[in-house]
Amino acid sequence: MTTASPTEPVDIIVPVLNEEEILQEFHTRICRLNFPINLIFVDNASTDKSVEIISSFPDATLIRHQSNEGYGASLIDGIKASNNSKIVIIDADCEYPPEAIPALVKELDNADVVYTSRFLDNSNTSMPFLKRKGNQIISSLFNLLFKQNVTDLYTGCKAINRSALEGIKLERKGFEHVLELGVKLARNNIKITEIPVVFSPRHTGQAKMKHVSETLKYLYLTLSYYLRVR
Ligand SMILES: Nc1nc2c(ncn2[C@@H]2O[C@H](COP(=O)(O)OP(=O)(O)OP(=O)(O)O)[C@@H](O)[C@H]2O)c(=O)[nH]1
Ligand SMILES: [Mg+2]
Repeated sequence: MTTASPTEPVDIIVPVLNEEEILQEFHTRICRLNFPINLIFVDNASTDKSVEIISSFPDATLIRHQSNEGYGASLIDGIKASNNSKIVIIDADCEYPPEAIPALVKELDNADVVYTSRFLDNSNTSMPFLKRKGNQIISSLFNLLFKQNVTDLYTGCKAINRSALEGIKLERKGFEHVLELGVKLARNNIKITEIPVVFSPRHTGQAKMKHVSETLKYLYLTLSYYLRVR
């Protein structure tokens, strides 16, 4: 585990696709934290005003993809552009409250990788039943095959000590990036720990993730990783 100096900023990596309606709120809430951060937005070829809005934030770095390369590609490029010892990855749509960041980062003093979980705390009842069950099955299968103990593999808010990524090459460009990261951490014997988060389903913008096709891809890739054909 690495201990960063208290003044070293934390890299905050934010993947963005067409989030014009929420970006200002996200930024205001992040700034209110009064926490030393290095804010990196990775825009994945948004067609709305997301880029214009991010460009108006004086304290943020903006990486732009010319075409939509996928959620994972945004994170790969965000991580490459970051350089502090603590990294936070958080969705731009405020489903995970930016206010969770300080507690999440604090946990990095005790663990190398900390995920926020929507399912550790029973107060998160706003998620539709099928989506909730799907997420639980995905996490359980992952735990069984890769000897972890997570309740929310597909969380969109997590913190990582950069040292935990040493020797890990992330290549998957879509949402399956999440599985690849989990598998490669497990192969390096790094335990993922979790803290609960209060999750608020998006109230603006469009749902973009295609949950059924992503679940099928997840099942296929999980098996491939387990059989080590990848
Ligand atoms: N879906 C999608 N999101 C992307 C992509 N690139 C970046 N993002 C961002 O990645 C984050 C997660 O995507 P979401 O579409 O919110 O995924 P989700 O939370 O599972 O789905 P929702 O329930 O619809 O919010 C958001 O901040 C998106 O703006 C992409 O190619 N596809
Ligand atoms: Mg979302």
